[in-house]
Amino acid sequence: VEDQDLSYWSKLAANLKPETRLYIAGKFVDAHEGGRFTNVNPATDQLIAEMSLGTAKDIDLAVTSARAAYRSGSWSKMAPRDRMSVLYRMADLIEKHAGELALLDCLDMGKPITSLLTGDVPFAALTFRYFGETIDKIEGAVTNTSTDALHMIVREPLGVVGCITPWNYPLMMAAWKVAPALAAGNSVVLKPAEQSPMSALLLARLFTEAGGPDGVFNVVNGFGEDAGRALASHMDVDKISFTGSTEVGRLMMIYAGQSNMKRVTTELGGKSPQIILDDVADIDVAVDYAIHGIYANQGEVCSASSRILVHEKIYDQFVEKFIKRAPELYQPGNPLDPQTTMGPLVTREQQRRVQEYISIGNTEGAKQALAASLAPELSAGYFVAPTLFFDANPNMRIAREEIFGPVATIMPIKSVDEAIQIANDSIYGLGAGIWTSNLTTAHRMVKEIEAGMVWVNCYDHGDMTQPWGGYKQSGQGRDKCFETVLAHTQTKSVWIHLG
Ligand code: TXE
Repeated sequence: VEDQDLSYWSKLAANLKPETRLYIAGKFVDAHEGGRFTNVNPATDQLIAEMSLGTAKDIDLAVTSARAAYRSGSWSKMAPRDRMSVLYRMADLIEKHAGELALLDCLDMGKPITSLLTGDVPFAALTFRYFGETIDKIEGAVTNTSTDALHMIVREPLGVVGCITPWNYPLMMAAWKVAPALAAGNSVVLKPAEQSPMSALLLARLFTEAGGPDGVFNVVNGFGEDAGRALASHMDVDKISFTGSTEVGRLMMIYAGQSNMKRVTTELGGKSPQIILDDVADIDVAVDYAIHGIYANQGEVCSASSRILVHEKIYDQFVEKFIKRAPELYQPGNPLDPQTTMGPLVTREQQRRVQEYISIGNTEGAKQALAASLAPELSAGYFVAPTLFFDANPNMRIAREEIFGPVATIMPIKSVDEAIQIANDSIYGLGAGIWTSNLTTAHRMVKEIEAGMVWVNCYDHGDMTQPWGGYKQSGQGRDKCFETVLAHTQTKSVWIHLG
């Protein structure tokens, strides 16, 4: 599929008959109340499909099915090697269905098809492979007690895990949440974002095809305040694993507190800085990373580097290069065209929200650049052209609030200390980038910066071993990495008296 052209993808899109029902107990089923919601293509504003609208009743049915499967031991007690094989087959099946999965996300949320085929889909497969590999590495311990006792610490699954995912990487986020929960032996109920409900349904079907027992992986589409809330408030869910806005992340903790005190892990918003110092080794490389950091995925990225802090000695040069280079790397276009580098925003509402921030930036007095006018054939979609504000100051709203769109903000800094102070002056602490050729400066900044992920002389690099998550109000708990599979287990202390 990597070599296909626009006409191939357009034909496939025109003939698409997506699954629209819910997936409960290994079967596609209509929503209990029979409701439906419209799923719209953000590139065209055209209807894709009417999806089954899951409500609290469907969540309850899915949780009951997940609990029954968990208790049956069909998955939770399956031999580790067999469970590993299922997740490996799942990864193979994701690769086999790469084209279909990419198309579903492309139509749902507007991401360019090439980004999906080279990023989200292979990363989703890799996620299942990585967490599959962890299964027989989950170990307990025998502690050093006196000779009249044997003390074992045994790791067991939690039970039923609720996963609530966002729309910016629909398939990949589902994989990040579901794979570690399954690897640890739990059953799962996934509530995808209502803006991007399709790929999760295929993912769940592939689990069954890979040999996963019925009821272990359930998907209920529906609205956040209804289905999402019901899942997070459910008395028989042991953990919620959430990625989304900081506002809703806060609600997750409230729902947990108000129900059964389930565990909650959250990966939330950000306003991540990239700091470019005057001793940067190659300014052109830093400019490219700054551009990718904010315009990749239309800027709809939790770790988007939306604050670019540039040392005053290289500031004018950096801004000039940024303005020249950005249009070479990112141009809005039809996301089904493999040449396209930037798609529309996910919804009309998100487009308006981002446009509103652009007017705020102008009112606040930052200088605007880029923001080219869009091609007329894109007018029906929810496109926003890459936009830059420079000569901004750290107190402006555009420099403090998460915009979640292709809007960069560049600010001058005078010193390393000032850069650290501005970087840390945020409720968020997700990512940060540092560009310098001085090892001491780099190490000092790494220690000082309050962020869950710090990149030096690169940005957004990583692999599956990397804990992904934030400090402060960017969330708690981590995705990817071995720690994540352990966070889906609980320890049982077994004390055997030998006296
Ligand atoms: O997120 P929500 P939205 C940020 C970004 C974006 C803003 C709003 O700034 O502009 O959030 O996006 C479910 N109980 N991020 O409104 O609402 C919802 O159905 C239970 C950052 O789309 O947080 C979806 O499945 N669930 C982010 C999920 O929460 C609820 C990615 C995320 O939606 C719920 C997305 C409720 N009361 C947005 N309300 C990141 N960290 O990458 C909503 N949901």
